[in-house]
Amino acid sequence: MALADDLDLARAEAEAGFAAAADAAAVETVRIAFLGRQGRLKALQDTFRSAPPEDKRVLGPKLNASKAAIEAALQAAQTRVSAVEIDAPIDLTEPKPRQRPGSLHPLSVLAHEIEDVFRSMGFAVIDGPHIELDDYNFTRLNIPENHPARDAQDTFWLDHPQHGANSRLLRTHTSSVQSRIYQLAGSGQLPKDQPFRYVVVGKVFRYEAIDATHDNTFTQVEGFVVDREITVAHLVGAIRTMLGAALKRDDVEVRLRPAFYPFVEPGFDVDVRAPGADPSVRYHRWMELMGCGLIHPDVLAAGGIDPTQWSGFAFGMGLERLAMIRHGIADIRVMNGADLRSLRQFAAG
Ligand code: FA5
Repeated sequence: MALADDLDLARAEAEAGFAAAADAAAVETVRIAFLGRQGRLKALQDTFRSAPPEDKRVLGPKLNASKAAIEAALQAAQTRVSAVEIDAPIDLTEPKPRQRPGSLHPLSVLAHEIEDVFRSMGFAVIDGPHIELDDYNFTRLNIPENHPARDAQDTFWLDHPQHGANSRLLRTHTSSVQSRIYQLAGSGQLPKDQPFRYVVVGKVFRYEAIDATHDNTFTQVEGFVVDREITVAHLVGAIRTMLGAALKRDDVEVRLRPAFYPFVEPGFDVDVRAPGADPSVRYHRWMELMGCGLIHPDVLAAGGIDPTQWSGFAFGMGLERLAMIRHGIADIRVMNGADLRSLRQFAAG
């Protein structure tokens, strides 16, 4: 029976081949030659299939035994070469891969510092939902449907705006949290007849053309105080204290100029500028940092707060822009980009 001899020969050659293989690649070459889909064993199995039945009775067990022996030789060879690889000499002088400690994002560092400044002035730190109702984001802030001020904050809608005050959207500013707090205060869900001070640090979203100072997702810091006889002097004092603590440089100029926001009266913008004449660096010219003003009486009234008894101030600041001028970052996209090489330069804590 020629097949019996061929099986013996294949087994002997395979065992010799595996025994001689010096590394994993050589073992693999022998495996493919004998056990692969087009290998020697496959060809012998095909021959077996066409053998007469009386031969098959003898050849069957021989075929199985040969296959088992070749597989055992493969296994032994694999174990041997992997042990060789582990036994390879260890270079004790090779430097260890460097471990980098994690660090806080520059925006988180700033946010924590600003929260601490406001806590020290008696503010509570809160946030509200990112998915907001039109009512809180616009209508209660004196921005009714079809008001042109809506155009200044292009919005990601989750419902069609035709649902009116109940349409859901991604909040365009943290002023939506003002609406919610005034409603809670006006409906007696906050301590009655008490002044309050809140600061919000949170993400906001706008359908925005992106450039060096505009992103579609950014962070606002909103501060608001409701008390008796609040004036612009209180507002300016709070902003001065915040910027004094957060800017960490004393060459930044700050200016207040009149501006229109439907939910404050009077309203202002605060601009900042740092020395330098590089036209690609936006804050070498005046750059808007925040809007602010005295809370419009209609906004307090919309929440059920009596504007003849209570007054307040509010501001909303772009945290990325503050980080830009603090750290000297020319482009806002660095902040929400994932390039760790940039972010590590400003890491702290
Ligand atoms: C507002 O969002 C008002 N809610 C601010 C406010 C609050 C006014 C309370 C009065 C009282 P404005 O759209 O200007 O206003 O945005 C405020 C700040 O957010 C800007 O000064 C700027 O620093 C930042 N900002 C606005 N749009 C972007 C943007 N696309 N990318 C990055 N920062 C932005």
